[in-house]
Amino acid sequence: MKVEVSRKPLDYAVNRPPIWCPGCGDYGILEALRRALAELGVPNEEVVVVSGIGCSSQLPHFMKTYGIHGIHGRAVAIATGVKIANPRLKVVVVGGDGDGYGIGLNHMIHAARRNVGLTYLVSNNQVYGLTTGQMSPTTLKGVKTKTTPFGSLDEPVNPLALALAAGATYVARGFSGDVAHLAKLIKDALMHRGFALVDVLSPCVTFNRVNTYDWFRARVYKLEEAGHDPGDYFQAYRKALEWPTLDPVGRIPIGLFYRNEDKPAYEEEVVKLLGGKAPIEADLQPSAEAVAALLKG
Ligand SMILES: Cc1ncc(C[n+]2csc(CCOP(=O)(O)OP(=O)(O)O)c2C)c(N)n1
Ligand code: SF4
Repeated sequence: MKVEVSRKPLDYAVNRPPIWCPGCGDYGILEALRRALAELGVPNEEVVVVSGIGCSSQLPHFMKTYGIHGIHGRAVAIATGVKIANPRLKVVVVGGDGDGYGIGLNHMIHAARRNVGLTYLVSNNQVYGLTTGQMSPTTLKGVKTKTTPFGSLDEPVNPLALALAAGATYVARGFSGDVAHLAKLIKDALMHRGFALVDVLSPCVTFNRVNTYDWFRARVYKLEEAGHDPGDYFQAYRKALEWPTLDPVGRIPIGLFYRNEDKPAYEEEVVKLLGGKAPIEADLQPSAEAVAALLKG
């Protein structure tokens, strides 16, 4: 008989406090992830949290789950391997906007088009935090940082529009200043079939003095309270363009932009190819005859 065990957010905590600056948005993401896992009752040993490099990428150290603190920009690639090898695992990817939308952006696009079953949480603080305040791909035009002392000349990356264009089947934006709302988005992302991006507006209180909690609170509004239909791809795309592409200082939609459960996840296709077995269960060693036939052409 299977015994159901109810879980609490602290069941996913380790005996070691996070080392982020007091007030950092990453605390909100950590709490929301723990709450989402607890509400779903996911066993600790069935969760793998994979990160890159950055302040936010330290998150796996504070989770009592499996974890990989990887290399800068490559978290999605590592996580793709984990998920395909063992599709039963909940694979969560965490990292900053520099990690995910700069050096690692290509991996997000390819994971989205393949519909790999990952829950990707991007701590979007619009700056490089760990390396002390350089411009990032989501820094708004005109904002002064250590590397843009006269104001950034670049248009910011629009991660939600990019993810939608790439074929992502769950696209959402949360705010680390609203943990309950963010936890719900993460919970739904964890249940989603395929690739899920949750971009999180997550203030860096030390190096970004422009995009603060107050700045966001004055601008965010919830899509679910504005009559948005997350089943409508084109409506989702128009909403994704609202900020930062069309109006970088105006209102910012948060919530679920788009969800499509009809497309098979990549790992499902792999299992089908292997006759119903996951790669960790299948015998992937080709016979000598099969190798010889392959070489012969
Ligand atoms: C290949 C490589 N390039 C550059 C760095 C230096 N580096 C470490 S973290 C980082 C960016 C951190 O910003 P972000 O990814 O946005 O995360 P945050 O610290 O803001 O959470 C950079 C450029 C590195 N570690 N490896
Ligand atoms: S430097 Fe910024 S991102 Fe890094 S821990 Fe401090 S507040 Fe958070």
